[in-house]
Amino acid sequence: MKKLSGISLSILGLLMLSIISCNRSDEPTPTSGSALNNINVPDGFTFNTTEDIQVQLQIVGDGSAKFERAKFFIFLGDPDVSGVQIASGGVNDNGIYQTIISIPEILDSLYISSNITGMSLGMVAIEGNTINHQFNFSSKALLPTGSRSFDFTDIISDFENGLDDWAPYRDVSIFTSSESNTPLSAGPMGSTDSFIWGFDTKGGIRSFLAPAKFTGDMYGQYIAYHYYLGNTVAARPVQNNIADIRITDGTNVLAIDLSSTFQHEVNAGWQTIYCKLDETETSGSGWRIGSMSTWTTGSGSSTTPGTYASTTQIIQILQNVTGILIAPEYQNGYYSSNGPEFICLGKVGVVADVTTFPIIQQGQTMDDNDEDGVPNSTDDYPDDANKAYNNFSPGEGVYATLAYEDLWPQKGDYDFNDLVIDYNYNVITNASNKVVDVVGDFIVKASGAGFLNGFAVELPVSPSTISSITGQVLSGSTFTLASNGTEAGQTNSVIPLFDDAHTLFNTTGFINTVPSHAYYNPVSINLQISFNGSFDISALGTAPYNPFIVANQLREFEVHLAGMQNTNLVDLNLFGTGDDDSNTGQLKYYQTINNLPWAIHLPVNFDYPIESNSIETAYLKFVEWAESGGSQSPNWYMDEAGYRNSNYIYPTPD
Ligand SMILES: [Ca+2]
Ligand SMILES: [Ca+2]
Ligand SMILES: [Ca+2]
Ligand SMILES: [Ca+2]
Repeated sequence: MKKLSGISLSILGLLMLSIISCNRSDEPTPTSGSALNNINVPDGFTFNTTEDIQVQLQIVGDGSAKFERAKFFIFLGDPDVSGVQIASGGVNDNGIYQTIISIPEILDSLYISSNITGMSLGMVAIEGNTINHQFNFSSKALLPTGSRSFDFTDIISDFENGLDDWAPYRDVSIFTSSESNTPLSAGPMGSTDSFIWGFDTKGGIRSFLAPAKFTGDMYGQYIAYHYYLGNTVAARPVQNNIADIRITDGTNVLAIDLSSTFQHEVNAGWQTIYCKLDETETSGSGWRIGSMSTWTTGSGSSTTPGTYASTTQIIQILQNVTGILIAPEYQNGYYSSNGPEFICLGKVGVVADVTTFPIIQQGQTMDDNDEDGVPNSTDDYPDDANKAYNNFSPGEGVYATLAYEDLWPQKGDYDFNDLVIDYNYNVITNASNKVVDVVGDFIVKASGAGFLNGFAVELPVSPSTISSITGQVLSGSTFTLASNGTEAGQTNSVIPLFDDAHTLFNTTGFINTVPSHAYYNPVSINLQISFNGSFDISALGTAPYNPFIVANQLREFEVHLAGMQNTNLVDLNLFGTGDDDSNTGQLKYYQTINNLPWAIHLPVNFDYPIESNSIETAYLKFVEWAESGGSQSPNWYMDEAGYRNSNYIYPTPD
């Protein structure tokens, strides 16, 4: 209680500071600084801007498929349109990849791709709080003869992850489709053509399917025709012995398919290289598939049908090719009967200098330096057997923000800048998708506070699971650490990051919240948490986990996000005092009687208000969002027209 009165004095002091600050002639004055006190926030609304999504992707093969290398990637949006990666991992023995991710509530779909061509979905709608998809290759192989109906969602392909070292060759500008997202009933040969064409959800990826019945005598053993690029769906005559140069990511094979008797295994992930012949060899402009019968390939032309070309032979053949167009392909045929095949011309690449193109010999085993079972090409840590995959929050290379009011249990001025800290977490998983390390990349942007505030995060796992922590910046005695770097006396792992934001900047007073004051470069802190053994990612939950500030170095004063619980070391007597209306029975934590929070979490790099300007003066849709319980203007924090009054937002220097 002594400390309560002490803090009350401090509050008074800070309020006076705020008033003085407000009256500075060179700063804007809030138009309605206390407007938040009167808003009606529905009970149960905790100002969440993110939601957890359960993801399960399963590959169902027919027993002979080779999916050991299958790795899934989840992006917040189309990676071609700046979507960043959020999660990745490999499939287990049952072909299942499972994870849990936290994403902005405003998203209704995610981009899912795989290194296995043919198992990429593109943009996928979120159903409720789940994304659940089965890639049923088994049923495709058993496609009944004559059937034209087909679920096209599985054959949308994404080449970029399917081929080692391919990225430099990628050229998405080659092909742009304006076709509608509707499979056509007939292929390029017209109504007698029973190839089926498909378009992806963006209309930009084109695939086709050769039903089994058309791969018999009439068309030879293999896809008999393709079409020219450039949005012209031009048929070319049926030809046998089409030459495909193929690379598979299933077993790292590159082979030339020269033969009508080439026997495909059931295998996803074949890639086709379309060779550009010199212009006299093309009937029309653009790229076409090369037919070996018309090539002049020097000494490489005598490759025997039905055999694999050696690297030397491939190079010889390629020497007379002026360029290569690469497109992804998915082959799903039986040994003997030839199943459907899909070729995706939406994401293609060009190799201008074929001599530099990586060639992997048939039969060569995949490179796996650290022998963790994850090949180098999909191993984010190819030289560390303990680590395999990255899982970023809020996404690779981007940051989310935590913004605090520090006067709890008293209300503050709602400028949400008393501590402003950005985070990017990377949960590193091993070959079994189990958590082994967590890396927290923090950027302390502002400390618009008189208080000396510390910051910590609670993870929902026992402290004994943590082996070591590095990167903490602790100068005082606010936190008492156990030998592994977690806070002593806690049931869950509490990881103090720093105990005084001001010390980080080596200064006092408002830091980066008053435009007329000197600007301090944000302070980066890199936290590394290593665990004993490994555990399921679901046990860790999702970022931001349970972050909180310790106000003014008084350990018993914790300020959490609304709805998040205190740790063992809070003074429980503080709940229900001042403006706090926490009610553990109703699981109400850190909210006022009209449900206002002391902290907010934004899934973006948040542009926070100027000192003492209540958030709704800067963010004009904030009140609407809060009063609607999150349903109206859920993107209130974005920089949309009419959403902001930049006069009240701290102008961070470039
Ligand atoms: Ca490896
Ligand atoms: Ca590894
Ligand atoms: Ca404040
Ligand atoms: Ca402030």
